[in-house]
Amino acid sequence: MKITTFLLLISSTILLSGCLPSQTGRILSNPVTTNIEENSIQIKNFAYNPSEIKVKPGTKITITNEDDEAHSIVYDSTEFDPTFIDPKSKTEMNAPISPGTYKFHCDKHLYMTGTIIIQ
Ligand SMILES: [Cu+2]
Repeated sequence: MKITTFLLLISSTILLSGCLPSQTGRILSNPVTTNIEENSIQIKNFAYNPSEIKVKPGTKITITNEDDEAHSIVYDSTEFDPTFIDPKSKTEMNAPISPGTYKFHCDKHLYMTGTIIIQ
């Protein structure tokens, strides 16, 4: 009886340790992907992607326009300057410095909408 219990313990320990490295690898690889996309907005097929981003005050946001048409980021509240992005190009803009929720749209395509959350 005792030998059987001992053998079970050893085999389960080996199984567990065999599983751990692959799980750790998956957990470690996730934050890298998230960080790259966090401060950027891609415009493709007349849509902002992501349509909502959360950034810290004053963060530099990279905007990439993949479309063949010019787009813009115009805040619904007019206190901020709009940002225009030429077709197939990339530009940068600074996020507002006061915490809050800022809705924006494209001046040429009013159905294109997005939100920047400063926190
Ligand atoms: Cu547009």
